[in-house]
Amino acid sequence: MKRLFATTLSFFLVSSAVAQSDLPFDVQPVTSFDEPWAVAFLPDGRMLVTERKGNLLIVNQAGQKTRPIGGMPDVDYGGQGGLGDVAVHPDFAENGIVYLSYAEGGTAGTRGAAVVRAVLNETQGRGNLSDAEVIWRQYPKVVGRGHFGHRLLFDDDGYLWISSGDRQKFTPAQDMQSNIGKILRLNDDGSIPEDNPFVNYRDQDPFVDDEGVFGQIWSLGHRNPLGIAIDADGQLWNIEMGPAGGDELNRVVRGGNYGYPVVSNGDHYDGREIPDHDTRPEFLQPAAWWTPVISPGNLIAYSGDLFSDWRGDLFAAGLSSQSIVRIETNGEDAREAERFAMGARIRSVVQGPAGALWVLEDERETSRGRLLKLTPKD
Ligand SMILES: [Ca+2]
Repeated sequence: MKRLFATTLSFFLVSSAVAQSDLPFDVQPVTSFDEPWAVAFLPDGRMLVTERKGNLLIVNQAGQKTRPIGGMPDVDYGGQGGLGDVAVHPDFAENGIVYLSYAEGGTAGTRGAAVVRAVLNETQGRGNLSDAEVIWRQYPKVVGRGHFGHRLLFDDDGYLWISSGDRQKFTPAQDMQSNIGKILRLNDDGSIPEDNPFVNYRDQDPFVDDEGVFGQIWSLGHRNPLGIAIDADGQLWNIEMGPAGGDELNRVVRGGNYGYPVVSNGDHYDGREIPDHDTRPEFLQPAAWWTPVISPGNLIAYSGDLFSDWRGDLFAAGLSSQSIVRIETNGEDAREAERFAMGARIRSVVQGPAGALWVLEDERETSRGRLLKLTPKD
């Protein structure tokens, strides 16, 4: 038995080595970071990179980094929490505004994701944030250090999208008094767009509490949505970590309910079953799902010219699957088309200004937190 296991293990090691050399792109290591989480391009072609312990750095495409940017918020580092995503305002070239998501400590050991909006200033190579304002918070704050979600995305109309994880509390994902386990749509200053689907929710339920977070909600019933992306047709997609099994890619529609924790194609980690999606047709089904899981880190819709065959496809970073997953869609359904074995936990994949794919490894165990640039093989 032991011998069989050893043989099987070496088979996998060999096959993954073969897969690496078979990758259809060149992988160029650029630099590395301390527990990196997110990368976003500035209009000048440099990148903002977040490190989970709380640092934000600017790095150029040659891998030269600035010193950590000053004026950062206090982040609550630990578990899955810390500094999270970074997004650049659509009018950054004029206003210099950036957005950061992070885990924020509350009273009595509670925590919640927050989003700060601030102006990025650079003088003599030194970066600093000013005019910082927290424009969004998870409500309520709860104990625990998991499932913050907190990916950020701007759409072409200038709305800010936030994916808000369920904080491992399950039922709040269906609770309209809470903004956790939801996908949210806000104006760039954090205010609620008048045409959001649930702005008048109090008419349906007069007992909903007057914090009024229901107005932020675009869709509900999400577990830990770690990737949100908008495709060339303007369709929003989200990818989320499932429980034991059942990672989901959802085609996100206005007011949609994706059923967590009532349904999932996975089951609870303690062995309790969760009814599968097909048992409850009132909830929207995932467009694609994975068991065994891929453990998605983020999601993009590729629109570049460099990998022209892949234009219009979605790409997911894979953590436990140590991969990048290419997903084809027809606008309604989706399927995994290809999986690239990267030999490290992949936290994030983004598209650069010239269409290259830029990839952040996670930093854990043998994964080294590197920034990689992927370009087509000649
Ligand atoms: Ca199930």
